[in-house]
Amino acid sequence: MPANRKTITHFMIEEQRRTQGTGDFSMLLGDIITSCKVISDQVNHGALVGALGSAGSENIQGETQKKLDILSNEIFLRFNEIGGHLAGMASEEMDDPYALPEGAPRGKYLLLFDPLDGSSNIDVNVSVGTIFSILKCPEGVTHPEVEDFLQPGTTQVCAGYALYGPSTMFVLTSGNGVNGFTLDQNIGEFILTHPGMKVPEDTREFAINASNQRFWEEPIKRYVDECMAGTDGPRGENFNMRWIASMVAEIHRILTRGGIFMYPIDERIRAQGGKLRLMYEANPMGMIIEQAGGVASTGYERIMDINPTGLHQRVPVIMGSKNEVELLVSYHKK
Ligand code: AHM
Ligand code: MG
Repeated sequence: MPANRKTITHFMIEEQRRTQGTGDFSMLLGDIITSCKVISDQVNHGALVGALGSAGSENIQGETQKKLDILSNEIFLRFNEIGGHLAGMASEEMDDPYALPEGAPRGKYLLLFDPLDGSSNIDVNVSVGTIFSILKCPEGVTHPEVEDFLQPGTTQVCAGYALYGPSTMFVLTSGNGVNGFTLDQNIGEFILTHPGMKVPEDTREFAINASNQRFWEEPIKRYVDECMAGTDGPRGENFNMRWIASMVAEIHRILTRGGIFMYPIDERIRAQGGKLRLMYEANPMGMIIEQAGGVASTGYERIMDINPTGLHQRVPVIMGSKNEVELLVSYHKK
């Protein structure tokens, strides 16, 4: 390995100096990074370690849990509960906030995570990922309750994801741009490979689960119809379509070459507010996309401005290349 390559540890030390941090935040990130390396190892070994298949249980949203959903959740809890940097944790896979063990040292941050997003892809060996969001715990609170976690996305201190794909990557923002790191399996370190990631403002690629088309609202129907009409339609250009059913892989593609990701509200899921979770998916991905120059909206409002009403609240999600998202938002205003 060339000696001039920057490890994620060096990157964090530089950031800590720049922001004159105490080191608390870097140590918390260090624990999160370790959790993601352990999950990556389990996902990599898959059937060899008996990690595939269903766990035979359901989460609070009534979705069947995979063995790897539960294992990844456990890994996150165990590696982050003892550092002393957190006041509490909340996970897509747990009904209530996780109470740190009595007597465990407590810190000023709250950690929210989706331990393994896109788990329908695990058994078929398609990319999955971990998404996380870090908030400040309200002043004076040592045993946070649900209300303490219900902060709008604009208050996030940091957001990131790990992508378990052909390579394992870790993508991070703490409000000063977006940086991507690739895991060098030989040395067990993430190396800065994608500094200053930017979402191209224009795109000719969209991602949506088109099997829900008959349930969509008018603005989404119009937007997708116009893309599909290609050179014969009002856009005058041909578009490409992708759907991996793995939000992390989808957002990573958009950060790399542009695109628009949509999981809009539709008649089938109207009562539950949407498909994707505000606290574990929409807010952290929204912060990453915005920090990379993109836009993240429900179609009706900026995702990060939403005042959360529930830990497992779901919202419509439209995010990616600025000019396409803004066009689709303008269709919602008509
Ligand atoms: P999960 O957190 O239960 O894995 O669900 C979230 C995933 C996203 O990664 C993906 O964009 C979406 O669900 C796919 O949904 P669908 O199967 O309806 O296409
Ligand atoms: Mg998820």
